[in-house]
Amino acid sequence: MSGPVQETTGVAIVGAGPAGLTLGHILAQAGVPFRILEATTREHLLGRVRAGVLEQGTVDLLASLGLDDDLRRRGLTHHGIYLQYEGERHHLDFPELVGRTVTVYGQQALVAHLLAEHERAGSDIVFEAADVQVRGVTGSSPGVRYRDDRGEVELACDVVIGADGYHGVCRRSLPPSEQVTWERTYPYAWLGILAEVEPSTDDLVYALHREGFAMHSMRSRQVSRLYLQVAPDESIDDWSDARIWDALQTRLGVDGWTLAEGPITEKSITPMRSFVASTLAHGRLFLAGDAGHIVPPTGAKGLNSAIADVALLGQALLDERAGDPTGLARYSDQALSRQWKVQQFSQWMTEMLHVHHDEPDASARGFRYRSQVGQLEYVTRSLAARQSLAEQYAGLPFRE
Ligand code: RFL
Ligand code: PHB
Repeated sequence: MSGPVQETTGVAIVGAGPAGLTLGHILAQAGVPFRILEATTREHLLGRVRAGVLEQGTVDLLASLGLDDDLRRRGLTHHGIYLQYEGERHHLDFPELVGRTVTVYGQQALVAHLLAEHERAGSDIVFEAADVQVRGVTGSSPGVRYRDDRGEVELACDVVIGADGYHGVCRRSLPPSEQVTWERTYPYAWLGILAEVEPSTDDLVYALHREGFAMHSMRSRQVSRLYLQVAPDESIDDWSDARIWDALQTRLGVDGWTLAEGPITEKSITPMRSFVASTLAHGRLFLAGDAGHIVPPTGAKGLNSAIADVALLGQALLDERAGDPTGLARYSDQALSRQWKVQQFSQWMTEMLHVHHDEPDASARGFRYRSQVGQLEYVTRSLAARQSLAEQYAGLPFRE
């Protein structure tokens, strides 16, 4: 019986999400050999609807790699956000506050473009790579073992990148003695829909309503993306289209404005979690994106954090090849230093905008809601507070 197929590459990237695909492009453009191993199919990858807001730093990185033509054609430049509470909507003007904008462009479109460009360049991507195992990263012969349609494969490499998301295997391959994880789950989830209807707003609306949070985002001039706070154990089957629109009308409603409805083409419920691993490095294994940290989506930071990580990691890998290993040695600390600021911002936005229905004591529940309104009044009225929110929402620098 013959053993596993033996192959070699430079960088083995586990996961073809935004982190893995973008890192692949950074390496491809520098002529570094790599292979991306993705557990699912191409179709599954292209079917996932997720994040929607790109920070300027993300857009700039994609532009520097020549990966922004579709983004420039279809991305929508947004000049701020609306914060809504007690039936009133307040605009935060980002160019006026911090001289920056954000771009609304779906993760689904981004992944499709990154993948198409890899395919055009003939990149080495394996779909349906099964039972990926990280091997030997603390020794002299790192590698990855997996199964594809040829059977077992032993892929030797210089470095393994865990870009395999929160549920991936790479983070779990670290011995527990080498890593602590910090996590909190929130007592609510987001029900998200895509609807074929022109957005009823120019900029995104984040609304605190007594019944719960609601949000109006978009994907194009013809497609709206909307979210509702629901209980974490809620079943999507209990949410008919009519019930969804009803709740959105109630929570997003303000005098003199109408939310246009249209056919719902996708609906799903996402739990909300904050999670950070204490290290993103273990020997020759480096974690990037959701594999190392997760935020609740209220600050629009998940995708942007994944790109921030690979901007740093990509440069560090190229520097190491050119003889300077310091960037790689510093990668985990640098990425986590930025990430903790992103974590606190995402947690702050989340707790300011969601109703804590789980609070058993009615008086404490009322106290909490009213202090959230107080906080929103402060944020919308104080220039310093508006600037602080805008600075963080538009994106902290990738490198300090
Ligand atoms: P991804 O996108 O999760 O990609 C990881 C890839 O790794 C693959 N994989 C494996 N491959 C090989 N072997 C294994 N053992 C593997 N295990 C997993 C997976 O199939 C996948 O293709 O991580 P990445 O690249 O770090 O990108 C991060 C972003 O995707 C993520 O931060 C955001 O999408 C988070 N997020 C949202 N962020 C926002 O800012 N706004 C949103 O509205 C928003 N909605 C969401 C989201 C994340 C969701 N997840 C993870 C369930 C909605 C959902 C449903
Ligand atoms: C989205 O458009 O999907 C979106 C936008 C902003 C967020 C979260 C999700 O904070």
